Amino acid sequence: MDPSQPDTKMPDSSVLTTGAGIPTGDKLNSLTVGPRGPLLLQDSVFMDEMAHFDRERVPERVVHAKGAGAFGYFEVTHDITQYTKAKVFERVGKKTDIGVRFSTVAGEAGSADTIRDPRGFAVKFYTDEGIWDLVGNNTPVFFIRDPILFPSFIHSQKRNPQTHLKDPDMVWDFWSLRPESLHQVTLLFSERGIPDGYRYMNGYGSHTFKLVNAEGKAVYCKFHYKSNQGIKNLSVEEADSLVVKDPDYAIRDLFQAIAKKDFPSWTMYIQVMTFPQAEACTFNPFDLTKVWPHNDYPLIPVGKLVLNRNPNNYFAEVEQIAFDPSNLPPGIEPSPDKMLQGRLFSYPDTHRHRLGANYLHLPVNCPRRSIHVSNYQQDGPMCLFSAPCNAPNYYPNSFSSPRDDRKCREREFSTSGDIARHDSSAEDNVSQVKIFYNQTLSEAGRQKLCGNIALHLKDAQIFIQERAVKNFRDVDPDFGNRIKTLLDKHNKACEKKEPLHCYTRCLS
Ligand code: HDE
Repeated sequence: MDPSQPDTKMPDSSVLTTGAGIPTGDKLNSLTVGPRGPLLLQDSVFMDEMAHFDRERVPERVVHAKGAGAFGYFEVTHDITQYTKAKVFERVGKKTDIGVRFSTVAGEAGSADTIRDPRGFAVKFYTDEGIWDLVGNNTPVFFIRDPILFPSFIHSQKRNPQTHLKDPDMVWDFWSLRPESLHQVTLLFSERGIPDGYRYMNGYGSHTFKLVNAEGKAVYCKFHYKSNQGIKNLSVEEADSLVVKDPDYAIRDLFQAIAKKDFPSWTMYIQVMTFPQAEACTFNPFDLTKVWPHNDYPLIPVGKLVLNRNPNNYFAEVEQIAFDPSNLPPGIEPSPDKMLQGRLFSYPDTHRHRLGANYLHLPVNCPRRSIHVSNYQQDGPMCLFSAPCNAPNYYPNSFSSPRDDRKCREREFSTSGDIARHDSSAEDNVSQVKIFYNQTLSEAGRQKLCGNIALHLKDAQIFIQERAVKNFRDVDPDFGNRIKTLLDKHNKACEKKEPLHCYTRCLS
C-alpha cells in the first residue's frame, strides 16, 4: 500500500453515524445527569440530530409550491436543424436526459391537487451544451402581459394578508381590473380547468422564443407537448370529493403509473413564425395572452418526452430542482416577449434565495451529467466544486483555458423604439377569447364555462361582479349575459355576506 495515499476502505454503512461520520453508540437515549435529567450541552449526538432537524425545510416556492417530479428522456423524431443549431435537436434518434416537475400554482406545499388552477409543466433538458429549461404551463397563454404586474397578480390569488383566507374579492378585483386576463381566465374555467392528474394534459412553453440555425438564420417559435395518454379532466364534483379523499391525487397517479412501468409520454411540436410574418402579424406575436392560430402556424412534430423514473428522494430531486427560463443553449434564444424577459431575471434570483448561491452544484441541477462546467466562479456557501488551484481564477489570463468560444455568441439583432412605460392594457384583449367561446367550445362547453365562472364569481362583492360581467360582455354579449343570469340567481338565493376584510373601496 502507498503510505502517501489515504486508506480508502469503504465505511460499514450498517453503523449509525453523526453527520460528520462519527459512529454513534446510542441514538435512543439522550445524555443526562441521572435518569431524570437535565441534558448536557456536550451531547453532540443530540445536538447534531436536532440542529439538522431544525433546518430541514427550505422556503417553499412562492408559487407552484405543490408538485410532483419524474425523470426520463427526450428523443428527436423529426429533423428541425433547418431552424436551430441546438445540439439537443442535432439528429433524429438523439436522446437527452430530462427532469420534469408538474405543479399547481396558488396553493401551498400541502394543498390539494384537484383545485381549479393552471398546472405547471416544467422540463429540464440535460443537454450536451448545458441545461435547457422550458418552464411552461398546461395552458398556452397567461393572465398578464407585463411582468411588473406578476407580484400583485399572485398576491391577489394567494391568502388575504389579514384574514389569511383565500379571498374571491381579491381574485376577481384583480382579474376584472386587468381585462388582458380574460383569455386565461376563460380557459381556466372551461372543462380543461381541472385536469385528471398530470398525465392527461398538454404542456406549452407558452412564450415566443427565437430559434437560430447553423447559418445564423433565425425564426420565432413556440413549443407544445401533446399528451399521448389523451386529455382527461375532472368534473367539479369529482375534484371536490378528491380534495377530501385524496388531496395528493395527482402526485400519487404519476408515481404509481411510473412504478407500474406505464410510462407517460408527450409528443413535442413547434410552431414557427418568420421575421417578416411577425412584422405583418395582425396581433402582437410576443404577447403572452395570445395564441398563434394553428391554421396559420401549423404544428411541426419534433420528438417525444418519456418519463420512466420516479425520484429516489423527493426533497433532493424535486423540492430542490431549480428551473430557469434563462438557461438557453446556443440555438435557442429569448424573443422580446416582456413576460419572458421578466422571468429571465426572476427564476435564478429566487433560487439563490431558496437554495443558495451554489444551487447549480446540487446533483439535480448540475449540468455535469453532460458537459464539463468551466468558469472562474468560486466559493460561496455550500460550494461543492472549485477550479483547480494551480490555474488562474481570473479571465483573461496569460496561462491556461477555459476561454470563450465566439461560435456560441448570441445572434446579433437590432432594435429601436421609444423608452417609456408603454401602457398595454388597452390592446386587443377579446378577439381570441371570442373565437374560443363561439367556435372552439360546444354549446355544452359554453354552459359549463359560464356555470363554473358564476360559481366562483358569486362570492365576490356586487360591484366586482358587475365589472367582471362587463368584461365578459365585451368578449361576447351572450357570454356576459349568461353569467349575469346565473349570478342573479345565486345572489337572490343567498344573502350577500359582508366582506371579511376591511379594505375601503376607493377606486371603481
Ligand atoms: Fe413562474 N415562477 N413566473 N411562470 N413558474 C416560479 O420560480 C415568475 C410564469 C412556472 O416546478 C417561481 O422556482 C414571474 C409563466 C412554473 O419548480 C418564480 C413570472 C409561466 C413554475 C416565478 C412568471 C410560469 C414557476 C417560484 C411573470 C408559464 C414552477 C419558484 C413574469 C409559461 C417550476 C420558482 C418548478 C415558478 C416567477 C410567470 C410557469 C417566483 C416573475 C408565464 C411551471 O421565480
